[in-house]
Amino acid sequence: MKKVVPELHFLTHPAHTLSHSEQAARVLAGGLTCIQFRWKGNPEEGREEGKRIRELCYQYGACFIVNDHPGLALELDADGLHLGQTDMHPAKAREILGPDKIIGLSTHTKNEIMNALNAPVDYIGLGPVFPTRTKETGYPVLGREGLQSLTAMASVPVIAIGGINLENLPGLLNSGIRGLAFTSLLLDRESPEEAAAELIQMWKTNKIAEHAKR
Ligand code: TZP
Ligand code: MG
Repeated sequence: MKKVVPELHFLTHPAHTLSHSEQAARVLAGGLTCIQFRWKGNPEEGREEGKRIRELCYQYGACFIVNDHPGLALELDADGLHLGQTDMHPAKAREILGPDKIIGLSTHTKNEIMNALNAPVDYIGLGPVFPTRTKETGYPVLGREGLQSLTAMASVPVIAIGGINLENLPGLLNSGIRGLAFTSLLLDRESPEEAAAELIQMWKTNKIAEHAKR
């Protein structure tokens, strides 16, 4: 089965006034088609919220990715799993989830990318591209140039992450990335629906412009 890695990923925020499923509902209503459930508590406690998001993603025909927890991904029949450098090794997760699920891995350096290319991953997250308040990554920001040079080394799709907003996004196009991942761009606005719609519009417009230049 051909696995398609979505282009625009929304990552739920574990500490927000809206619950994970409320956040998902708002950005799905705005047209986004990929939700990553970033549950940072124990997986049993995340099950009910996970089920709600699973259901919403079915309704909208959106991709549902679970962060950190392979067991929860399996139980909720997620489309994919996203792992960090300190989570379970992707090879082990692949054994649990089988060949058809999308597996993504967060990377931040050349070395991590090289290791990822030897692992059974379908995409890598790469960042932080810009300063972000959402997560203390412990890694320096890559900037546009760092993103481009590291992306050139990757033979799997790259999803750029960290501090990306509507102002700096156009500068990241043409850097070789497949897509982008966001939290605050959508949650910092009063209307996540509007933010999602604007983001999609900008992404599509720029992609069409890039294509026209070829
Ligand atoms: N890792 C680096 S930034 C981030 C993760 C999981 C969350 C998204 O960041 P932002 O800046 O809110 O889009
Ligand atoms: Mg993790």
